[in-house]
Amino acid sequence: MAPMQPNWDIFCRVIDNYGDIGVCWRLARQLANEHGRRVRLWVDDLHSLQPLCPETDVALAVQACRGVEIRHWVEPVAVDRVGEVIIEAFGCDLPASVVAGMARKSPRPCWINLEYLTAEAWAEGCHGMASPHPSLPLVKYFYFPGFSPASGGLLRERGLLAARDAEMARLPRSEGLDVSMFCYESAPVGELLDLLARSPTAVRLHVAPGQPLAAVAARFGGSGPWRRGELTVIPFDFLPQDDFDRLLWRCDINFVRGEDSFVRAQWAARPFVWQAYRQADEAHMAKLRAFLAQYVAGLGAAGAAAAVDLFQAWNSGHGLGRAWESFLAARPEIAQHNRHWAERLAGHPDLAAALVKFCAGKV
Ligand code: TRH
Repeated sequence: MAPMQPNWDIFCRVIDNYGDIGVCWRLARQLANEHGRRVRLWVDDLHSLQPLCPETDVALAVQACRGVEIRHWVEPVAVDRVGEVIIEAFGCDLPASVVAGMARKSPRPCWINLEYLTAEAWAEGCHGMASPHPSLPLVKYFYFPGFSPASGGLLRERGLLAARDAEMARLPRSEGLDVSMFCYESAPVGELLDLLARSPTAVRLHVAPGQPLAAVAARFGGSGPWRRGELTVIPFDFLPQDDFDRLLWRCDINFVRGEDSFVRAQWAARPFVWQAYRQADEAHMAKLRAFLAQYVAGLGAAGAAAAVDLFQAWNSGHGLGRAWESFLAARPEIAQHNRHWAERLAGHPDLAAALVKFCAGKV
């Protein structure tokens, strides 16, 4: 049977980095592959998608990949089809021609503004809120991802945790620590490197390209790989999105950032440290505190303090040395807690399934 609302259009404007397209690409694939939707992903910068999905041909205006039709979003957009669901990712401002096409379509499409992830309480209050268009007969709904059942959920593919567990069961035992690092340039990377070099056991630090690798090069000079004391720094090339997930599954501790890698580290259920995307007026610190308040709730006092201190130190640049020591001491407790945390989150509907249901309710 054909699904309700078979045609979906997702519009993504890349602001910077990989988070906007990272979220949209995952969502598009999941809607197509798990929910049988015909999905068109409109992206204004194919060069940002290509590292996540190496099959992408940046020269093509239209191409099919992993069950998704990818369209290079170049204005003006000629409207040949208006989907039953239109997703405006992160308030990216739909093309005027598309909005006009939506107003002409009957029944009207379901218009979703997919928002950024935050654990702040106000987001739950705004989740699902309707915003009527000032002049056209259209309503836009705000859709907030989040960590509680009152939110729009988190992206989680079917079978993800089973695939993770199968991969983890195959991992050979290794001595020392594998740590991955994906962070912004403002993180106190140099200080972390010094701490890791003085570690009592071997540490293999897997460093993402771009800002993380530049921060390491700024400390050590040259282009790596580097060895300092017990530390070996292993730069890696940008990985296709699913391979990046696997790297997080393999590492003992993951430093992640932004939005999408932050969520993937939680599905990896390994100890992790999050650097929030910097916002004006330190708004990201409120985001950080809101997440920590929910996340550490099930941890004992020492584990909770260790996680809070390290997240704060990594984001503020202050107090990393002591926080790192406490985090390492609490690592077994945090590892166990993160398994429970991931299981708890996986008990809620995933974002794609919840969104399909939400949109069906707006017909
Ligand atoms: O790249 P990010 O910092 O992205 C963003 C954007 O800056 C965005 O504008 C901002 O609003 C948002 O953060 C909060 O971090 P993020 O969200 O983790 O996205 C990175 C994506 O890249 C994610 O999908 C994982 C993927 N990735 C790979 O697929 N392979 C890799 O090797 C690496 C390092 C990342």
